[in-house]
Parts: sequence; C-alpha cells; structure tokens
Amino acid sequence: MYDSPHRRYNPLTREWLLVSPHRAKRPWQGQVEKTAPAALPAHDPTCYLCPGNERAGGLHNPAYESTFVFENDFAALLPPDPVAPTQPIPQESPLFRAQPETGFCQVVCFSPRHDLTVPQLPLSQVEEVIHTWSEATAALQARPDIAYVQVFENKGAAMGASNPHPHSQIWAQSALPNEPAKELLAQKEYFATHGSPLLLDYLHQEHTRAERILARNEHFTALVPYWAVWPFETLVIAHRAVPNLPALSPEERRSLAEMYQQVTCRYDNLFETSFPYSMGFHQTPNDGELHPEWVLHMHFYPPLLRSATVRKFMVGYEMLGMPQRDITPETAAARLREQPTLHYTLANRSQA
Ligand code: H2U
Ligand code: ZN
Repeated sequence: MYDSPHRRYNPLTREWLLVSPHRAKRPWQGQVEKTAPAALPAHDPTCYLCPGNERAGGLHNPAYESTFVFENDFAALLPPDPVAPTQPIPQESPLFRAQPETGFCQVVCFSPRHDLTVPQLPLSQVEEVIHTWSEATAALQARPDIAYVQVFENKGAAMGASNPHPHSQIWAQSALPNEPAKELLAQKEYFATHGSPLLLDYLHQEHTRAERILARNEHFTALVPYWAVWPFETLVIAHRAVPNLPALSPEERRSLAEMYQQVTCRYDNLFETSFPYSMGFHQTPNDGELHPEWVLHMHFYPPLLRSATVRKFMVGYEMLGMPQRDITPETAAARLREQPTLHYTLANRSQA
C-alpha cells in the first residue's frame, strides 16, 4: 500500500478522499485515556424511552418487554394531510427551487433495558431489533407516498444522541435523500456495464485480498472500505443481492444481528469505551422497481480517532475541499480485527 499521500475513489458515491498515511505512521501510540463505563440503571425514571415513563409530548410509554416503536414527538417530517393535500410550491426561478416533503419519523427502542447496548444484549434481542426495523420498513414501503425508508442509529453524545437508552430512528419520506440517490446511480450504472452488482464484485475482491476484513459470517461481511473517510468507518455487506430489510430471511437476520454485535463489540473494545457512531442501512428506493443492482448494506461512521476522547473533526479542508484521513483503512482494519470479541466490561469483570 502506498505510504505517500494519495486520493482514493468511492465507487458508491463517486467521490474522492485524500489519504495521508505519512502523518500517522504509528497512530496507536500515544496516550489512550480510558473513560469509566457509565453506571446506568436498568430502568431510569427520568428517561423518556424507558417503559412506563412519560415522553415530552405527554404520552406514556407502555410497559414494553421487547422492542418498542413510537412516532417521534418532534418529527422532522409530517404525514400528508388527507383534508388539505400538499400544494406544489411555485417555482419562481431555477435558482430558488423548493419542493414539499412529507413523511414519517419513528423512534425504535431496542429493549426495555436502559443500560444494555447492542454488544451487551442477548443475540435474540438484537435479532428482534432487526425484525422490528424490517416490519416497520415493510409497512412504510406499502405506502405509495413513501420513496425511501432510512433506518439509522445515533449512538453516544459525541454523535448527538439525546439519550443513552439504546434506540434508533426511522425516517421515511416522499423523495429519495442524497446519499441513497448517489448510490442508486452508481450501482445502476455498474450493473448495466458489468452485469453484476457493484457491492458483490467489491466484496469478492475484498475477500480475496483480506486486508480490510474485520469479520465474516455466513451471510454478512464487515470491512473497513478501501474508501473509508472516518478513521474506523466500517461497511457491513450482505453476501447476496438482498434489496432491503424486509427481504432478509430469518437466517440472514440472525447473521446480521451477530455481525452488528461483532462490529460494536470490537468498537467498544478498541478504546474501552462505549464507542459512539452513526449507523444506517442503505436499502432499495421504494419506486416499484426490482433493483437487481442493489445490495443491502450498513454503514458505521464513528468519529473517534485515537482514544475515548480524541476524535476526528470533519472541518476546514474537509468542509471546503474533500474528506481527508491519516491512519489508512488497512491499519484501521488490522486494529479492529485484533480486538477480542468478548466485551471489555465482561472481560474486566472476570479479571476483577
Ligand atoms: P436521538 O437520540 O437519535 O436524537 O433520537 C431520539 C429521538 O427521540 C429524537 O429524534 C425523540 C427526539 O425527537 N423524542 C421523542 O420523540 N419524544 C421525547 O419525549 C423525547 C425525544
Ligand atoms: Zn431508558
């Protein structure tokens, strides 16, 4: 791999990033502050996601025992109004374009437990989370006014998560958002040219090269993509061209749950902290087409760089030029690969 500054291409978004490996020859050396894991109660009476508690809008959560889905009380998108249908916005000039947008915002609690994150939950409960996302996606995709369903998780205060209670969000809307729109074009063109899905061809090559793979099970592989922007960014790719969450078989759901735990456990162990990230699925647009080009995948974008407190900032050159990284994706993958798959809180407990 090159040691000199170079650009790498992301074929999914068709954007470039700058890699400067010479600036981080030994990125794992230097101080690694550890933060004591927050001692959270199993149920927090002040948490608006815990069972039985009151939320901001005055509604009460039921005494739920597994996953729990509710409409976001501060939804960024509003459903279409059946009484007053959405009116088009007059287009006065191509320089002042706007379009109405309708949709739904939901919050998905992973379990009644306030204190257990994904790598700490029983595997069956993580499977249940995936099942819940799949069902919610299917219900939203059944609506003709929904173009896309975005399932995502913000974890940790560093990523703006409002609450440590493990949860995710689903936003479904009437237009295709920017990121999946870029991926759609790239995957369609690749499929038209090569006759096979871009991500499956990419995955095949990564399996052969092996240097960026973190973990692999029957139906999914986790790797640090060749074009990763965030220091410990990972991509979890399905082994077949599965279009979306509802199309997963029960075996695939289990494999995906295992991979979700694998990745998050390695993340936590890396700096012995509850590793913050934004995670999200990219699934097929809801346009009535078949999309043989699309492969369901999961992006993890974690901000940490060197320790539980030293993070990467996407500022300055990144905002004005393009993304840049020092530690190479290959080094990041090696560091994640060497992490134990026993969660550090359990390992520490058995040592104590
Ligand atoms: P984040 O932690 O990713 O911000 O997700 C929590 C969501 O929960 C957030 O979008 C919603 C916020 O609007 N919320 C409610 O719907 N009800 C509440 O009582 C507080 C927070
Ligand atoms: Zn809670």
